[in-house]
Amino acid sequence: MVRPFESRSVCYALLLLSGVAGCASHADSSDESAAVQEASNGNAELRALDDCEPTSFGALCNPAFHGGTTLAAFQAELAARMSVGKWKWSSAVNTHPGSPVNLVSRGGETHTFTIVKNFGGGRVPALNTASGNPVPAPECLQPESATNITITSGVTKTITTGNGGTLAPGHYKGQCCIHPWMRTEIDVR
Ligand SMILES: [Cu+2]
Repeated sequence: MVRPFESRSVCYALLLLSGVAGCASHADSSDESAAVQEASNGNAELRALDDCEPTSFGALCNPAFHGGTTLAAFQAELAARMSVGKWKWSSAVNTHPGSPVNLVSRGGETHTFTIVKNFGGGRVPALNTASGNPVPAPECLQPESATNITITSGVTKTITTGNGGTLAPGHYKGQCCIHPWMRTEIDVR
């Protein structure tokens, strides 16, 4: 479920950072596959991390989040390094077929976890350009699905694995389609 505030945040992210109009399709992509379930405890965990400072990030950042990186500092680091170190996934994840992976937001911004064939850019042209990923990964341009999952601040979502699950045994690349340098991998075997 995407609450109105979160939908607006994504729109503001797109508008503020890229000037892209027409957020409606993204904001409306609230349908979740039955395979994306509410969290349960004890699963392998993949954490989306950021450090947004709510006052300077405004609607992009959960006002209750205690991040310390101002929007100006974020933009300066991005310009200097083509990435921002505190915007990252916790680690790669190994799991066994049948054992789910929890996607856990530990940040204040909205992220996506999107399975891609090849890492690439995302949905925000300005961030694609600034991070040196001018060509979007095609999976990032698709609607919300079991393998293209929006993760708003504070939420946990679960990816199932194994027979009948979202991820069959194999090796997967996952990235954030808002911050394209946020990349990780999941191994199911
Ligand atoms: Cu992100």
